[in-house]
Amino acid sequence: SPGSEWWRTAVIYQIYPRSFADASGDGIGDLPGITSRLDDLKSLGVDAIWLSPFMTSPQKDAGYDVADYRDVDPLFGTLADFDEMLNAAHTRGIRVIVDLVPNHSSDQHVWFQEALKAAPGSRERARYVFRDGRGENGELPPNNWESVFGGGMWQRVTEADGTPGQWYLHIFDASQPDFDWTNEEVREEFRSILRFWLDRGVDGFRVDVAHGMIKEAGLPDYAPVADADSMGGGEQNVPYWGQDGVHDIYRDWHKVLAEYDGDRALCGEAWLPTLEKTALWVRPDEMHQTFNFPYLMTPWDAEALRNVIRESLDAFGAVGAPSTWVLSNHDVIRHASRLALTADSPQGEGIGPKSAGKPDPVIGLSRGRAATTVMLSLPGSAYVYQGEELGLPEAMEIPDEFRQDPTWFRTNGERYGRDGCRVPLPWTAEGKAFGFNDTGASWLPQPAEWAAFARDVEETQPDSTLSLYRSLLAERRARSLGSGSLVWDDVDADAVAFHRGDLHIVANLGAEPIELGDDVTFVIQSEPFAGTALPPNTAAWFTRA
Ligand code: TEU
Repeated sequence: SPGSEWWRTAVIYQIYPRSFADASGDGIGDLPGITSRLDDLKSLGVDAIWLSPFMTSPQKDAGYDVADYRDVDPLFGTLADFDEMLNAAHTRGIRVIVDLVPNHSSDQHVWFQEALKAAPGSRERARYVFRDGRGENGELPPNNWESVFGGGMWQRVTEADGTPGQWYLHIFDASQPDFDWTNEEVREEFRSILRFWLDRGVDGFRVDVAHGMIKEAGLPDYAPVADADSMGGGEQNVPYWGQDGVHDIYRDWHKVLAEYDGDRALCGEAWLPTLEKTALWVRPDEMHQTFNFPYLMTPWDAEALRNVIRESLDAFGAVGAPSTWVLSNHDVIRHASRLALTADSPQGEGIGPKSAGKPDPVIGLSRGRAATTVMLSLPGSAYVYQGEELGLPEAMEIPDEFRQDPTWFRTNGERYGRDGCRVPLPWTAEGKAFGFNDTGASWLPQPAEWAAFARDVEETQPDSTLSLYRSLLAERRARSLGSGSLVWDDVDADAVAFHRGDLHIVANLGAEPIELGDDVTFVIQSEPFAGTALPPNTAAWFTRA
């Protein structure tokens, strides 16, 4: 049945469970913590929540290394806690999407443990990507691919592991061996895992590394071809990203979801070089949504932002899918910091204490609020990452001994990794660990200045970032901004300007104020200003008399 297609317009709030709310007090957030805070999400006004992984895991990559896809890690609670959270969310009219990690498992998964012990060529090894090495004694890795987290993409099996000699492939950490998705047994297992969670009542899945599941046949060496037109100057024709074979898998899963009701959805995490490629993920019989990373990667530049919005609406529209919009997640620098980075600072990953080009926090927060004011006016579905509704900046001074991102370890501290966007949330200015729990434990230290960002403080301030998000979400809902189209307005070279019915949206990405005219009535300002000239780094929704 067709269902309501709620995902076409939904605002989906990403929960990073280990940093959201900690009911047990062990310093790591958990499912009962989420249940206890659902009313806060209801009052914020989101339609759905997406939970980063909470399945059984040794936590080498914060749960993106799953050892058992059908259970909850004791750190986060139990399956009963999950069911309770799901029911409590549904009771409040909030849908629940869970993270599925199908590209790789943990090395502690029973299949991988069996594979290590089994012989080359065995059924057990065929579930992963084992190959003989190159060189006289196979002492060199099978090809030249490099892990996303740094270092090589192959790990050799040792005597201590099992049957030594062969190498296995891992796009990410060595503790995250890649499945072989050309193997029907792997496909059947994941159909069954999908049904396990669908039967419990989840509304859909965010599919991790959806672009990496199929590798180019023969696993050829990678010879990079730079493509200036693509996202972040990225590369095309990478032999492990965006291979055509992934589409069969999505079509297969689309059918599994359709066995239920029309309201279950798949959202692909696909880092692809262009919007045209990205849109192929959401053809009518494939995924329902995919993240719009070109949008996330867009710098603070009016022309670039106008272009990416236009191209997104065109590319997704051409396949009949909603565009999605996202500014922050658990892998990138929080946008209240990222948007104030200078050209010479690192754009993709965590900002370390030694990094050059540290962002100005005041400018960053203004731009972050303005960027959100634009994002939440756009047609389609938007993602909000926990903490951005408080205007949290990236945590920049995490002491080395606390860092946990495998990137940090695999590059010997050369890349700081993603811990700076994963720090536990401040709920109360006064409480221990800012109310994250009542013991004061916290798996990453919270910056002292976060007291000013605590939810209970922002609750009482009409001009806080939290109040802005609430207003934006309420108006978005009242005006049905999730559906429909937009009409561009020519206001200023440094402006992003369009209208949706009688509602005008303008953002000022330049250095000078932009006069809007004396007939404006403001509906929302990204931060308070007097008069009718839009200051630099702000945005507004308004009507005209
Ligand atoms: O991320 C996939 C991915 O490609 C990212 O690693 C991205 O390239 C990088 O973070 C940009 O800085 C997903 C998850 O979101 C991430 O948390 C996991 O570590 C990764 O998969 C492995 O499961």
